[in-house]
Amino acid sequence: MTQSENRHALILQWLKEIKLYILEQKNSDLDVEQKTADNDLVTKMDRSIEEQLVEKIRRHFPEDKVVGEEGFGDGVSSMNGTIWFIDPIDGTLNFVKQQENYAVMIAVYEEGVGQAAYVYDITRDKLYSATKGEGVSCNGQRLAEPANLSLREGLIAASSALMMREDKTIIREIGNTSMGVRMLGSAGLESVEVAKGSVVAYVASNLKPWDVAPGLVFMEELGMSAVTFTDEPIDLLINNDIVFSTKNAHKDIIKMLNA
Ligand code: 2AM
Ligand code: CA
Ligand code: CA
Ligand code: CA
Repeated sequence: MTQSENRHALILQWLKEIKLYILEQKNSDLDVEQKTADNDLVTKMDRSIEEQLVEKIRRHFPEDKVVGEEGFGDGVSSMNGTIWFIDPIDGTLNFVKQQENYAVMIAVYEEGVGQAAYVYDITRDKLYSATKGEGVSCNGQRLAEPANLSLREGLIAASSALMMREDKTIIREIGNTSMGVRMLGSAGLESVEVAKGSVVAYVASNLKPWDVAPGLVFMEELGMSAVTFTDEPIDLLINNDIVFSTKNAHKDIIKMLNA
């Protein structure tokens, strides 16, 4: 086994364990707490999953760095070396309010290049994964590259934080140009929607590195577009306003955002 095959096998094992842990614990007291606002929540599951993953990464890969949402990782100021991006539960509000539409996410970058990405939709038991050069798969079955549809020819996904903003009328114009807008509330699962071709774009503001790290690998593997609102490459050391899309929808959306 190569080192990356070994890492892939370990991650699959860890995700399996996390799934069992979530299904076992989800009916227990979640200890829901507010972070920065009354819709910005964290539960003991977010913390515990990140803590478990970080402990395993440190044990097996002591040289690597970890960037995680709940603070068990490292402070990272460059993309040098191997960096793991961890979002223990992406869509915590869905986890608390819907008991579905959330995902466990891991992405691994080496010297700034995405090597592996995992978005695990726990309740549907669908693991979306990519390893560099091998495309994107769902439960091991490779996804086809989506058709290169334009904005007019498809649905888009958007973050509700962005869609509801009074000052960003252009976002609603983009929505109106498309066939319709869908808002799922999980950046990871919305990236998967783009990868599957269910939407032609996912448009979201102020996403954190762990929100976008796996989707960025998926877009790369499928030859799709991943840029900021100003059409720059996404920088995983900062928060970004992002567009994940087909190549044609990318042209349409960037033109509208920067007109
Ligand atoms: P989270 O559930 O891991 O926090 C929709 O809310 C999407 O935006 C989710 O993927 C959510 O990730 C992410 N997000 C990023 N920053 C957020 C914030 N401050 N409040 C709520 N969601 C946020
Ligand atoms: Ca959060
Ligand atoms: Ca997230
Ligand atoms: Ca999270």
